[in-house]
Amino acid sequence: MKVVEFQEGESFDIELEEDLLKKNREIAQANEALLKKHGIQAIDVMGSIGSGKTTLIERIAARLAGRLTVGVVAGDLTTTIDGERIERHGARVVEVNTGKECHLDANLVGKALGSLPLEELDVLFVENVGNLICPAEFPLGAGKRVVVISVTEGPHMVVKHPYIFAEAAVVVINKAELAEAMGVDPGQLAADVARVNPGAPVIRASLKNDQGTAEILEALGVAAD
Ligand SMILES: Nc1nc2c(ncn2[C@@H]2O[C@H](COP(=O)(O)OP(=O)(O)OP(=O)(O)O)[C@@H](O)[C@H]2O)c(=O)[nH]1
Ligand SMILES: [Mg+2]
Repeated sequence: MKVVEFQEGESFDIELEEDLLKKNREIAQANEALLKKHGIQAIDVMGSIGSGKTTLIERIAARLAGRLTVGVVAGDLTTTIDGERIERHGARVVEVNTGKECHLDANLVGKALGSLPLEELDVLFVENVGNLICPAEFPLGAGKRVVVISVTEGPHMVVKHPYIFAEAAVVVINKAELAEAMGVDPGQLAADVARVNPGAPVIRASLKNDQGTAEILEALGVAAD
């Protein structure tokens, strides 16, 4: 089949894009320094729409409650639905509405950090807008990325979006209890991840049922006990 491929440098606004990405990297470094100064372990939560990013943060917040103080930046185009869900578990939450943008950027996260009680936080989770494409290019200042997909999105999520998986510290394959009904093989998804990111832990989870939460925390190096 004939394939038309994008070539690096052929876009009209290449300079604009380079400037934007450079500025984003600079602000991300400032965010990272701020989080480090406060001794906060920060983790980006990325993944497809509806894959279970908020559910993961809810499960983690419930598990860590009373032991660590959890902060969350919840990103969505609009609404405070995710932030409200997470807040019920005792986390300190700021919702960021991006309007039309399909990803968070370091500037928005920096503004959100200004609204959080950083001196009280031990861990910070940043839930990006749901998709596997644009968030990959915009570092935010967090140390590690966890990417959440679910079997209900079909068998090709990893091969179609290799870049976001290449930089993941941990990959979660969620809704594992539906794999058979969906005719999706989680083992194949894990093998696809291994091809672009050899050695990255891939955890099968059913987060709705709190299955896999402890393994994910362990893989991220967040104290579970
Ligand atoms: N069957 C099943 N459903 C799940 C599981 N985890 C999450 N869900 C459901 O999937 C839906 C989406 O979950 P969310 O946690 O909101 O997903 P999200 O990735 O935060 O979604 P967006 O922020 O909208 O991109 C909700 O109805 C959850 O209850 C699971 O392990 N199994
Ligand atoms: Mg969400």
